[in-house]
Amino acid sequence: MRFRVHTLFAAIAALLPALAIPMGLSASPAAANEVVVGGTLTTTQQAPWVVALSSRARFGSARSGQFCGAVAVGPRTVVTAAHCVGTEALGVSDWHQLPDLRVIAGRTDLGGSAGEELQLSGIWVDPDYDQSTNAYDVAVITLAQPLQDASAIPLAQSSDTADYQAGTPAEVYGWGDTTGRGGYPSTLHTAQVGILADSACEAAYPGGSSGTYEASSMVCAGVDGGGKDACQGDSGGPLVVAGRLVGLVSWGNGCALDGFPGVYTRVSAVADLIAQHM
Ligand code: 4AZ
Repeated sequence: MRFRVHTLFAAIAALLPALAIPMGLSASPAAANEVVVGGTLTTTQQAPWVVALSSRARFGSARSGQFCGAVAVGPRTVVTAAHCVGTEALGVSDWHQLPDLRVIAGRTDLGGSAGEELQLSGIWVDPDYDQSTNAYDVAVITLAQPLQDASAIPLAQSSDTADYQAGTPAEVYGWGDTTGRGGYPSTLHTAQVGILADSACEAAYPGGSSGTYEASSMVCAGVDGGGKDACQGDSGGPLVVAGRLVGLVSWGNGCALDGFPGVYTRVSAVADLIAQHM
């Protein structure tokens, strides 16, 4: 997916300018009036299932090495976006080659050392994940130790159709860009958005250079007129409806732009597979 590639590069470019600049990238910054998440501060006490993926070796130590979000769904299981653990994000073809890859729980402020950092024992990537469309953008991480500073959130199931009705209020969480211009906060943010009709994302992302929305594995969320959205660095983190995990931050054209909603992995479509890998 072109946008995903561009936005991921934008995130890496912000964090690793020495790496990205020689590649000649012109990651298109979002318009200055965008306030991503248009969100507010929250804490991992209020949202104890929100965790961070980290590698200081690849992303620097200033913000505990955070580069993606993830979600605790069991004592030793977190889910994230497949694109967060792919070669392009990690810079290696096998995560074992990034020995300081960690899941961080209980750390609202990435500038501090609260909470815990856990090693991984395995990563399962949905075999249906398609790098070019971002379909089935989900991975299951198994931890080497159980989480103590996080608690699991239930997965939306295929029977939870009401959670996916257009107009349903939803919250997105993350440590990603709050400005659309590479402004990374150190503290966890949340924004109130709403589930949008599939037709809204089908219109915004009909294929070609703007990307392809596929309702079978994706769900559309945002607000009318833009202004509240997930952004770079939020990928893999949760979209929550009524206390259930309904989506994972996946992709979109820019951040918080009017007419370009956020696209999330549809958790109900992969809940059975996730459960099989817990
Ligand atoms: C990203 O690259 C990304 N506005 C995440 C979410 C959105 C766009 C890009 C949605 O991580």
